[in-house]
This record gives sequence, structure tokens and C-alpha cells, in this order.
Amino acid sequence: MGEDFNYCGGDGNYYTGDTGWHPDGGWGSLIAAKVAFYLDPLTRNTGALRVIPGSHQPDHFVRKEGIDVNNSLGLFGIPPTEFPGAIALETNPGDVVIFNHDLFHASFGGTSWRRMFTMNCTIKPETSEELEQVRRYMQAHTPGSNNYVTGAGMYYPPMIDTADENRLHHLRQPIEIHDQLFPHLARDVVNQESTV
Ligand SMILES: O=C(O)CCC(=O)C(=O)O
Repeated sequence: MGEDFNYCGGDGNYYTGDTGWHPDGGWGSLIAAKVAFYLDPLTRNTGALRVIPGSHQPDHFVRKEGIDVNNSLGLFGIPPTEFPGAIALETNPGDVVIFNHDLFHASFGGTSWRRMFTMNCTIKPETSEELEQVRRYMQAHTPGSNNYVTGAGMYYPPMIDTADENRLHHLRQPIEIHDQLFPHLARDVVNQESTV
């Protein structure tokens, strides 16, 4: 994605149970990447992230044939945990996993206390087509998509208030796009309302 990426938000969760196989998108090219780090050692049977390498490509057989990976037992007699070609990315705290949002991924066997933090980054669009894709991404994956009132639009205030130029570089365009998409949640609107 290069140095000129947009930071499009993050989260921290306790994940409970299996996630099932899914991609987070189907853009067909690199639009968004997920950066994940886990605060517990994870093995293939205790919740490590599994991925199907290559499944971010539109011509991967899973996508082309529309295969329901979660139904692999019914389709092929193979449990989803053993889907052919899938690998488990076993991690220790300090490791970072980075993957294209289009990649099929899953986690199996984790406890109810599996701690996962993510950061989502998109390309900084250069063409009108890329801009449209990033706008569609942000329509579905940002605070406004869920009607979250952060008090500052795209980010919670500390993210902006403590930002130096290096960080702001990755925040400016998401702030602008978010506030165009969700004007009722825009930073200035919310600030004005809260001072009335
Ligand atoms: O549980 C995980 O490790 C992955 C969570 C997940 O599926 C996701 O972030 O989309």
C-alpha cells in the first residue's frame, strides 16, 4: 500500500468462539488491509488466524466457483478447519499479522478471552475509480456506518488531538470523506451541537 495509506480506524475485542470462514471485502484489488495483533499466544487449535492463501484474487477457485467454505464437510467431506490449502498463522504477543481484506480468513478453537486488536488501512486513492472504492469502503466500515457518535466524526478526539504531522498525514482524507458521507456526525456539527 506504500507509505501514503489512509488510516481507517481500528478496534479491540475479546473474540469468543469460532468466526467461520469469510473475507472482509471483495474489491478485486488491494483497497484495504487489516493489521492484527493478538495479546495471547495462539496456535492452530486455540484460535490462531487461518487464511486461504490466494483467496483474495478474483480468479481463486473459492471465489470463481462460489464455494461455501463453511460447508466444506457437506460439499467435500472435509471439515472447514482442514480446508485444503488453508494455513494457520500461529502467533505470539508481539507478532503482527497483515492481510488483504479480500482474503478468506477464520479462527477456530479460541477461548472466550482471545484478545485481538486491529488497524484497518486503505490505499490513498489516486484515481476517481479508487476514490469511489474507498468511499464505498468507508460507507460500510467507519463510525458513521454504525451511527457511532465519536464526538469528532471519523475518530475519537484523542486520535486527532494528539496527532503530529506524521499521523495527521494518514487521517486527513478519511476525516474529509467520512464527514462528506455522514454530515450529521461530522466533527464541526457535533462540536457545535455540544456547545449549544
Ligand atoms: O478472530 C480473528 O482472529 C479474526 C477476526 C475476524 O474474522 C475479522 O477481524 O474479520
